[in-house]
Amino acid sequence: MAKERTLGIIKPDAVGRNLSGEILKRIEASGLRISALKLIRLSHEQAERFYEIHKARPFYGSLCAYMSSGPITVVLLEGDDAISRWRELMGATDPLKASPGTIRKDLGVDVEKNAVHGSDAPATAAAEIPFFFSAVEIHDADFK
Ligand code: IDP
Ligand code: MG
Repeated sequence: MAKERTLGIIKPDAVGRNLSGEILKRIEASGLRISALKLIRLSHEQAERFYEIHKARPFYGSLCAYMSSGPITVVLLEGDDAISRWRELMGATDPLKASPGTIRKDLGVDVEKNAVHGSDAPATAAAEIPFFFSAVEIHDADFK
């Protein structure tokens, strides 16, 4: 098992419904460590940059408007196989197709307002983490 870092976002729909604590509780209960955390609001232009990979998709404009519509809670998660473990906790993109017990199944509104984001691969995590966090904001998850 490889020790990994991944980026998590609690999206505006979930922050707006007071679900940050519930989602952070699930993350901690899973054993993943939170090594950076903040509440911020993206501008529309910043959301466009973050989701640039989806530029050609029909939902891109709506997604960027939604992701800049209110504050988001951003976390850096660390642990063995953190990338796939966080994706498993999140569940499938569409809450209707997500497995029981996953965050998206339990807390997502629809395929767009699906409560959370997670990096999908090591290269994605390596690009997404510095988009939000600088070195001084990242803490040693194994601090004693
Ligand atoms: P992921 O978040 O599960 O990795 P992606 O395909 O990377 O899913 O899509 C990024 C985000 O775009 C999704 O989390 C969701 O908010 C939104 N999205 C994905 N597919 C659709 C769609 O078909 N309609 C509207 N929004 C979508
Ligand atoms: Mg994705």
